[in-house]
Amino acid sequence: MGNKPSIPLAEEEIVELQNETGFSRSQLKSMYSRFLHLCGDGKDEVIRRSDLLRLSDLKSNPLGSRVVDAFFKDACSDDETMDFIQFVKAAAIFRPQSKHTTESALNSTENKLKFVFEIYDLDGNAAISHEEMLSLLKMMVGPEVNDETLSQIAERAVREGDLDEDGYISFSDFKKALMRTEAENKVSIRFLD
Ligand SMILES: [Ca+2]
Ligand SMILES: [Ca+2]
Repeated sequence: MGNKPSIPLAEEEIVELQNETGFSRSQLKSMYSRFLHLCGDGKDEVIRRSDLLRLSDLKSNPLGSRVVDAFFKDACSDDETMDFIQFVKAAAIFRPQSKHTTESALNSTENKLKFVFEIYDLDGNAAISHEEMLSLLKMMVGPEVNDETLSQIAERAVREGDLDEDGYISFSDFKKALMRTEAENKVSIRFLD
């Protein structure tokens, strides 16, 4: 059991973090314990890519390393380490939304979609190409399905998502395509009722 370690931040910083992320104080405390656990034995309290890649959930996920890349990309602009504040802000993207969620909130639909887009955009040039879609499919299905079939699936996926028909899925294409899907799902549910 034992007491949870207290967060090594000034009171104002904690309040600011609560306001910015929407996490409660007790959630932040739990996250700090989790953070320390992830930090491993390093003397400095930071998480590295390799610390997250060791997590079993991510290890068994074929896109695990892409998820970690996107998580780091959102949290830190240049370096390879994440401190507690950056960790909490990155985690805030995954908070469920409520009807009070604003467009500027960290867990806005825009930020959630951006996170998924970054997983797909392997070279980070803000566009998903046919080659990237193919590499992703290969990561997901493994070698059982032949390349030609995968290439056709990739081509169709890019064509369907590429709303402005320039050959790539930009973030704006991606957003519109996913929102359209979501709207379709809502209509289908209503229809089933
Ligand atoms: Ca790209
Ligand atoms: Ca496009």
